[in-house]
Amino acid sequence: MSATIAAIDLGASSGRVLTARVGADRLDITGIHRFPNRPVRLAGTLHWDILGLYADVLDGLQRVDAPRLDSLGIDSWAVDYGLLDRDGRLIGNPVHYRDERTTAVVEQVHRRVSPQRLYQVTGLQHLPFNTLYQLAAEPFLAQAATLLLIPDLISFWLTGQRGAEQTNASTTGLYDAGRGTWSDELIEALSLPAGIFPGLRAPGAPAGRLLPDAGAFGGTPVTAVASHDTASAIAAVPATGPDFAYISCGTWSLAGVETTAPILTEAGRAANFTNETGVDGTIRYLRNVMGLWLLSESLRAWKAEPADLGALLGHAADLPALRSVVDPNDPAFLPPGDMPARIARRCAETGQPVPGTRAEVVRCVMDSLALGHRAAIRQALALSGQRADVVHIVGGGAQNALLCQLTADATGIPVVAGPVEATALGNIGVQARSLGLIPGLPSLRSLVSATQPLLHYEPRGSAASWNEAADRLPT
Ligand code: LFR
Repeated sequence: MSATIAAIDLGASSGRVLTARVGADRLDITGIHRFPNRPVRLAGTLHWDILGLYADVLDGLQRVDAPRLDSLGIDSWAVDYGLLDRDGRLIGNPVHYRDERTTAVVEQVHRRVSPQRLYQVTGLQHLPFNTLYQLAAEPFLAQAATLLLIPDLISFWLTGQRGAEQTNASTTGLYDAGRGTWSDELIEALSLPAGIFPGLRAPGAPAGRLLPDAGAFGGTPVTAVASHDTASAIAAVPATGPDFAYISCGTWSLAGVETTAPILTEAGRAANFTNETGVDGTIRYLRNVMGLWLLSESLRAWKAEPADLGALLGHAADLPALRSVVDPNDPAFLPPGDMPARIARRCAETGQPVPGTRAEVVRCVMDSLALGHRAAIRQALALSGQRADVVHIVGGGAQNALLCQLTADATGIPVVAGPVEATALGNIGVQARSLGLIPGLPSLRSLVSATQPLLHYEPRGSAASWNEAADRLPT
């Protein structure tokens, strides 16, 4: 028995509609339609082009080459949302998490609820863009009847049905990780209108059917997948044993381990570790590392073509290692802007050689990201008491051989890289389980391991140079 399943996967820099044929021992990608995701700055605010993305989704569905779809699921980046009025109309335009509107309100929120209490309830790392801070800066809250996170918003437009998928709800800072419900305590303490938060849906639950105006596949069942892209990506990690760490590497590097229960210690909070909800009650105990954003934003500053990247990485690989490093998680790198200039400034401030050529900047970014991966993986293992005999790198970063090798070198743990489309495959895997084609998470992971191309990187060199480089960064 097999089925044709589609995933709509929206990432911060590109989206895709991907289809696959899935059965107990097959997982074949049969089509991918990709489209860029370009944020729009308008009147001083950075927005998502949400209607453009919706049009691209419809376009992607139009191009699906299959007589019928058995199921469709939607995932995207986390934390961002759209507001609907009482008649279901979009109010305003969803704001990008890299917009700086929350800078002024973080303290205000913490005066109402302490960071310690927020962590006890939600287990969430502090990121200045978490939904609770965005809502504190939201001008349209009073008019809003419903808040829908981005995948739930796209799902609403495709089906007419509203809901809040659980894995993504767990990134809002308003979700009680212990109880698995919206947190009445936090919603009340922050004077948010409780009625705007829709009922929760577990990954794998039905989420309506495609409306006729969604095109040829009207009537197709929509399944609530793990709609937080990182939750889907980690569901598709091709782990074959229990002792693994992972890095979902794309715009962000999400680096950590999987646990069976939240870890809500003060040490974990101090190290800014998060407990995000995954599939089947799993928890992603991880930290956000700034990721390939540092690279893509540098390429944008140089007006470089995507085709230039291969040559630049090749030159960077030939340069001496660890000449200059920066803390990839420096908040100065978060907003859009001139990345090479910001990196140069930090190198100068820490008394290191300032990268002069583009290849030197790329080398600095790769070394710095590997250092960030090392710190996050080491701390995840120490704080969780777990072991890892492999680091799985999934997502677009799995194609970056230099970064994969440096991550193996820096962590001292072998890296298995792939699949590149882990997020879409995790999205599809949860649907396949709902269709009864695969029994659960371990079998999904074995299926991915058996069917998708993977590359192996063994650690080289000694830990000493990485220790020395880490010491150059401010603690
Ligand atoms: C990755 C991701 C991260 C989240 C960030 C912002 O795409 O979903 O998990 O922290 O984007 O939403």
